[in-house]
Amino acid sequence: MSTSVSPAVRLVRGDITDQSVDVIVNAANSSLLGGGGVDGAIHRRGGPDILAACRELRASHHGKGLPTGQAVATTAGRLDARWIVHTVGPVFSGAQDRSALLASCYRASLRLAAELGARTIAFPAISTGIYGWPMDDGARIAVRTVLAETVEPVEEVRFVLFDAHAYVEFEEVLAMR
Ligand code: AR6
Repeated sequence: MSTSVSPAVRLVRGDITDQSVDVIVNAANSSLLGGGGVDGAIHRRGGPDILAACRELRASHHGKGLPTGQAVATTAGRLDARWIVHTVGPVFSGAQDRSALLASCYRASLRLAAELGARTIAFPAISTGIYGWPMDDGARIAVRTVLAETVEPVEEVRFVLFDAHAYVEFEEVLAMR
């Protein structure tokens, strides 16, 4: 199921590893060495070249781990994409407002994709799984940041939502803009 919402932003319900785009964004963790959720799916289907590239990045630049809110690019391995952009979302906290870090994930990923020359980019709903961010707020931050930030040559930003709840929350935010 997919719906065109605007020329620039599309919502798709499904698995991000099925997407054919220039950049697939991974909701990674600071170690860059894999995990569950989107991260697990990307490494499983993308094959070992992605992990090898992540290990190289750790060795050359990010020995202490990639800070929350930042983004790096690797090969997409066997996935139907040119690059994976790995970004580290914040763990949700009821006591501390970490929204700026979540917005930074979308902004940094988009800027990196643009630098690479990507025209199409697919995002998952960063931090809304294992990291516990409420879907309605995660959707609001995602959509607003992307609409404020979309840069040449990126033509299409696709949010790939795994379940019906996520899809509905993103749809509502897009309808309100
Ligand atoms: N395609 C699209 N969306 C998905 C997929 C998929 N294949 N799988 C899950 N989702 P999560 P986070 C949705 O947990 O919250 C990892 O262990 C999911 O339903 O993947 O940022 C990392 O290594 C949810 O809405 O990422 C980190 O340690 C959203 O994607 C940690 O999890 C994000 O869920 C990151 O947690």
